[in-house]
Amino acid sequence: QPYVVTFGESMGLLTAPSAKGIEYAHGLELSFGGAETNVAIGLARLGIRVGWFGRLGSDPIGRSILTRVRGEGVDVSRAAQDGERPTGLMLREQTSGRTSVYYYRKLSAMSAMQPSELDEAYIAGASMLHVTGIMPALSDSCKETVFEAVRIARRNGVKVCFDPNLRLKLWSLSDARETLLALAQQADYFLPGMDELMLLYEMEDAEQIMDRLRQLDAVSVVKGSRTETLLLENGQLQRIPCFPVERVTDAVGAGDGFCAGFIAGLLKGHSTAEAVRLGNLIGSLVVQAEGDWEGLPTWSHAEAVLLDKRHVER
Ligand code: KDG
Repeated sequence: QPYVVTFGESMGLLTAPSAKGIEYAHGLELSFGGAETNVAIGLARLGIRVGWFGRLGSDPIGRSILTRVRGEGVDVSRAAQDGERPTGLMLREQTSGRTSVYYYRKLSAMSAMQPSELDEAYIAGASMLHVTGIMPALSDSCKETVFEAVRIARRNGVKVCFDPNLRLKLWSLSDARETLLALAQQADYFLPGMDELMLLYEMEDAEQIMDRLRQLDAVSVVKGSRTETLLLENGQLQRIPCFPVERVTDAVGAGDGFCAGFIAGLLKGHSTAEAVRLGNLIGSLVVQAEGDWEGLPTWSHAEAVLLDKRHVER
């Protein structure tokens, strides 16, 4: 039985290998991505028992995702494969320093998920349920499913961790605002970024935003990208410095890496501030590698960096 359960859409990810972009590329590189599978892989690598579920198509991309996520040591026993709908796809390019994403996921297998497919005992057996704000953006039934999963967690004493992961390519800001703030109200840990908070609260001023966060029951962690992460717990604000990064290779997946590190820290019995520090570390390692999840470190790698041990392999 996993300690952490998470669910959401994982998709085939096709990336243009050069700055020529998709339009002029001769071939695209195939991997996969999805915020929740990224977090699950991160947790598994850090030695935390974790389960991920979602719906995939009965197609080669779906089979490859399932095999690879399982190969990372994530429990996929509750994942489903749909015979009719396909696995979603996501195309990504980096041109002139800008990353653009194109989704092909409107009628994906995942978007058809229903609340009745949730396995209550599976969620109830975990210590933590991790959900993101991508799930409710996929379809009405996915939105109902995520709210139902949170209800199941709460009535069974399972902590809820929530990353809003605002994706304005999937829904309007006004729809997102209402739903994501409602989920934040029900979370034990709320892990947004400052840019997301500015949009969700329609505010620019960080002090005012912190006042809004103080009204939530959750421990709020405002993920930092360069300088510091803000931790707001019982009304007390702490500023936890980020780890220095010499060169950002690929920033996508950093937030998911942060979530994995933070949750792993909590489950390993660290203080909330120490868990944030581990989250910061994992985020800083992810941005130094290509891919959304490929750069997620193992526990021994993370520990060596925390203890400042030099790694030389020759
Ligand atoms: O956080 C990284 C994710 O955004 C990426 O892996 C894909 O889940 C994804 C999405 O919906 O954009």
